[in-house]
Amino acid sequence: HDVSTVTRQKNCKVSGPHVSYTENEVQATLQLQRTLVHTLPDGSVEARPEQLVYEFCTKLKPSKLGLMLVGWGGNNGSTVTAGIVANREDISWESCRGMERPNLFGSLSQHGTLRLGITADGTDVFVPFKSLLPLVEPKDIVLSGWDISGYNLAEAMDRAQILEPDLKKKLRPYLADMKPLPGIFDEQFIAKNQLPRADNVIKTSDKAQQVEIIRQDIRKFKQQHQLDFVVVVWTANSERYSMELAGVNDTAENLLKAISSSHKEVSPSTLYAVASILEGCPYVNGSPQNTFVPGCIQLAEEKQVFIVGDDFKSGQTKMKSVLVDYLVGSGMKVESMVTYNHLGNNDMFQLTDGEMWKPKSAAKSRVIEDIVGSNGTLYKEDEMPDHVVVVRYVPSYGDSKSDVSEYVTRTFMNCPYRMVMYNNCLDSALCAPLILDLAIFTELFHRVSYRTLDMKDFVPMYPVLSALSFYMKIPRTPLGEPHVNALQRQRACMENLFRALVGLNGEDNLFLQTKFP
Ligand code: NAI
Ligand code: DG6
Repeated sequence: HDVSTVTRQKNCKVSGPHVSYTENEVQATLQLQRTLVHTLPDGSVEARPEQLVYEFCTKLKPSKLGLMLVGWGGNNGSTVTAGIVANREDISWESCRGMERPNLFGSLSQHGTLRLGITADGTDVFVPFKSLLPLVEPKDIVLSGWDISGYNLAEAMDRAQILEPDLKKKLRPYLADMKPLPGIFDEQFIAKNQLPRADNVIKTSDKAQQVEIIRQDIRKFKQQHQLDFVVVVWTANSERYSMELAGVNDTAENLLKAISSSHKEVSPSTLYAVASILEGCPYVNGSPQNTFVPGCIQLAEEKQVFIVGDDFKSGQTKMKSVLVDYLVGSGMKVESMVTYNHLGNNDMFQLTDGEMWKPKSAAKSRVIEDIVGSNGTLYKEDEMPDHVVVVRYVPSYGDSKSDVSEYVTRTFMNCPYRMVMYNNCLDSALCAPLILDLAIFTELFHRVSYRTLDMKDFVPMYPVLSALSFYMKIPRTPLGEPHVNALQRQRACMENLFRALVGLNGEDNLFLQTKFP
């Protein structure tokens, strides 16, 4: 019985009555079932399947994509840039292990596969995501961005102390000409320990002018490189929370007014987001602060521009969203999780400031809520495991992040099941492929439109782009959609969305024909 997989298909086309391809687009009609649940007067629940019909239309030609990073000269910014350039130029380098070749491991868009189906003789067939729908090639992405530090990208790469010396030497000629644009700086929103770095800042403190300068930067970048589409990703330091105030940032109109009067509670990140949205460019918030105040979300909805948030889910939190899912999903009761991170990069240095740490602490702590909430046989309402999140700044560790965690779980007859885990990886090596994917998948979803039976015209997807929750610690979802943190559910969403766009039902792993021959 052959169970080998086929994973290298370059192109994969779906046939059948529900899908049609033209030179420019693929159209698919999909009948989906959702299960609607009602609570009956006696307290029992009733589940009723409901049929939904969607038509999807996806343009097949990827845009010429520009990626602008806020915090371009940081560890993430310089590492993702170095990775893209090294792959584009096919730069090999010598390390203590011998000659190494560039790759983009860790990226779902480049190395992720999904199960397409089964051959007649019972072989599972897996194909890369990018064989189902064409994606922008990383080598074709044009990079730019802002940073409050004026280091060019070669200097920034050196400062990050991440890549091997031989690779840095070979990359230097490409990166030295890349110079971040001056950034919006407001010392109310960043730790004091970052002040010495801020030598490349927009000169005016007038917030409306700051937005205008960022808008001009985006327009110039688009024009200079003849780009069809630009995605902006915040990978600058975590800010403190901004206060959410009625009349200031509660509606789009009030937020724009607050910007005109340079209200002190409008953060730099919200200014970048507003500028991006006004330029029609999606904005991804890779940090935990509340950039997307209600007024900013409303602006994105009004302008029909994607926003994705919040805070990249890259290491320890990702692991938690797998491990707790496994334990609770197997009917075991996680009693406590005590988790430590220590690292010594600049972002961790900035997080030593209590106000900056608050949003990060909240983001790292919330990741298991939906998983625990899914099992009322183990947990009472509002009961949660003890969950301790500690991070420490240890300068000599640099970007190398160590994660030491202890999980205590109760299994059969209350027997304790104790797990101690140690992970170590460069923080930026975990994050760089996420940034790449976020840009590439956001571009894809921009090419998608849909309609349901009661709609005349095709319209774009909803601006709060929850389809990319896989990448986020606290996923932003449209009103009425639950927050899903469990990593496998998030990945299943990506897979099934890809399948839906080409007219294939969601993966069910049933193998009915062999179980019920
Ligand atoms: P970093 O400190 O090396 O880089 C951040 C850069 O942003 C710095 O170069 C800084 O000068 C710049 N910056 C700060 N405020 C700015 C502003 N207002 N405008 C323009 N530039 C500004 O930090 P790193 O390690 O690259 O992380 C970046 C962000 O990604 C942090 O907020 C971090 O919390 C977040 N993150 C990182 C993860 C990872 O695995 N590396 C995972 C989750 C989130
Ligand atoms: C503090 O832990 C440093 C941060 O930059 C984290 O590395 C980042 O938020 C990733 O967090 P996690 O929990 O996914 O490892």
